Amino acid sequence: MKEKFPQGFMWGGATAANQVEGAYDQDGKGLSIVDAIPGGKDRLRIVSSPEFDFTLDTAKHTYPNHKGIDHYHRFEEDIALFAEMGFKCYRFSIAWTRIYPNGIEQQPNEAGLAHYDKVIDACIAHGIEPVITISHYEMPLHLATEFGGWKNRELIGHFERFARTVLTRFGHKVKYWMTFNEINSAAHFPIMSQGLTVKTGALEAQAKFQAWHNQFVASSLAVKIAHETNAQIQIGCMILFATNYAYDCNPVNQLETLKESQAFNFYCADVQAGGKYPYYAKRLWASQGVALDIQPGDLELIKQHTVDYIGFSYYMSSTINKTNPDAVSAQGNLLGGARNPFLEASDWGWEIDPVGLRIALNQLYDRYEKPLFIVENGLGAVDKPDENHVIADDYRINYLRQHIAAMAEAIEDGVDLMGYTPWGCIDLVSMSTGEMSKRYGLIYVDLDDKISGTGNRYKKKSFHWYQKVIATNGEDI
Ligand code: BGP
Repeated sequence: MKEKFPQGFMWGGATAANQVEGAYDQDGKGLSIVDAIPGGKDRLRIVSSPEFDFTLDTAKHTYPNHKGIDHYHRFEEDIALFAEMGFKCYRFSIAWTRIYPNGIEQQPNEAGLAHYDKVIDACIAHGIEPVITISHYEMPLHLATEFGGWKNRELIGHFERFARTVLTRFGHKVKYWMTFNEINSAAHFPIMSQGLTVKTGALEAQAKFQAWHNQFVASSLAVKIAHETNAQIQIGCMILFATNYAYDCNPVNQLETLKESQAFNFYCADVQAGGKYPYYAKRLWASQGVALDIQPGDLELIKQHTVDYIGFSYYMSSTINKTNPDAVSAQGNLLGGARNPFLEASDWGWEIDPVGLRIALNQLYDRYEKPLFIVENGLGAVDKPDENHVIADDYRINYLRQHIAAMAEAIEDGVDLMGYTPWGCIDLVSMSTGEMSKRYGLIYVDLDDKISGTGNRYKKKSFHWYQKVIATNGEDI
C-alpha cells in the first residue's frame, strides 16, 4: 500500500525565542521590542493604541516574555522530550538581541552565539534537524525606537550583518532556515512584526509597504549569504496563511476575496518566491497612496535570490463579506471577517478549518511549485491538569488529527509537502495575549499567566498520540 507521507517527512514542533527562552537580560542580551510589550488579554489592542511607545514599565505591567518557560536554561531537558516524541526536526528562532544587543554593534556577542551552538548541538545529538527562523517578532528595541523599525532602510544593513553572522557560524550544521516569521502579518500587527510605532505616525500603509520592501531586500540578502555559505542550505520565507472564502456567491464578494488573498496571503510570498512584485502590486499601492522608495539593485537582488521553499503558518480560515450587512462578524478570529456558519471556533474565536488547510496547500503549490513546509499549526486552549498532572487534551488531538488528515489528502492531490511542525509543541507565552493560559503544547508547563509555578514539564495525552503519529510516519493518526 502506498504510504500517505513520504519517507523523510519532517515531523517536529515549533517555538520562538521570545516566547520560550526567558533570561531576557542575561549573558549580554539586549532588549527586543517584545520585551517592552506588556502581557494581557488586550495585548494586541494596547500595542495598536496611539499611546503605545515601547516604554518598559515593570511597575505598571507584567512582561511574561521576560521569563518565558526558561527554555534558555532548560533546553536540554526540553529537546530530550522532543526526542522522546520522535521529532525529526525542531523549529526555533535566534533572538537577534542575544547576538547584537542593540542591533547596531559591529561585533557579535559571543555568549549569545555560544548558546545557540549548544542548542543546535543538543538537537543534533538527538538526531533532530534544527530549523531556524532568523527573525521571529523580536527585533532589537533600539532599532524600533531609534530607527523607526523596518521602514528605515538602514535596517537592511543591520539585519544583513546579523544574518551573515548566524549563517556563517551555524550554516555548516543547520540546513533549514527561514528569514522573517509571518512577514505578511504586519498587515494586522505592524508593531510586533515590523517595529513600527504609532507615535511616529508609522502605521500608515506607506510605512508598512516600505518596511516590507526593505524586508524583501534583507531577506534576499540572507538567501544569498545562505547559499554562498553552504550550497546544501534550504532557506524559506514564512507567511501567515488564512484561506479566504467569499461569504456567498455574490460576484462582489468573490472579487473582494480575490483581492484579500492577493493583498494578504500572497503579496509577500509572490515577491520572495516569485522574485518580482506581482502584477497587482501597482494597483494595491495606488489604492492606498503608497509610493515606494526602490533603490538601484533592489529588484535585481529580489530576482536573483528567491527562497527555496514556502514556510507557512495555518491556524484558521477567514470569510470575506462586503454585501451582507446582517452577517455576524467573526470576532476574535485573528484576522476578523465574517463568522463562517460551517465552522467551529477555538475559545479565542479562531475558526477551525482542516479542509481550509488542504485548500491552502493546493493554492500555494499551484502558485509557486516550490516545496511547502507547515511550520505552525495548532489549537490554543485552556488545559486543566488533574491532581496527577494528567492532561487529557482530546480536543487538541482532534484538531491535529484533522489537519494531518488534510495534509495527507493534499499530498495525494500532488502537493510537495516537506514537513509539519505544530506550534508551541511545548507550552509557551502566547503571542497575541502574552499569557500562558492559551496553550498549544504537547508538553504542559506548570506556569500561570504571571509566570509563577514550578515550571515543571508534564507529558499531555497529545504527547503520546503524536509520538505514535511520528513512529508510524503519519499512518496511524
Ligand atoms: C503566530 C506566531 C506565533 C504564535 C502563534 C499563535 O502568529 O508566529 O508566534 O504565537 O501565532 O498565536 P497566539 O500565541 O497568539 O495564540
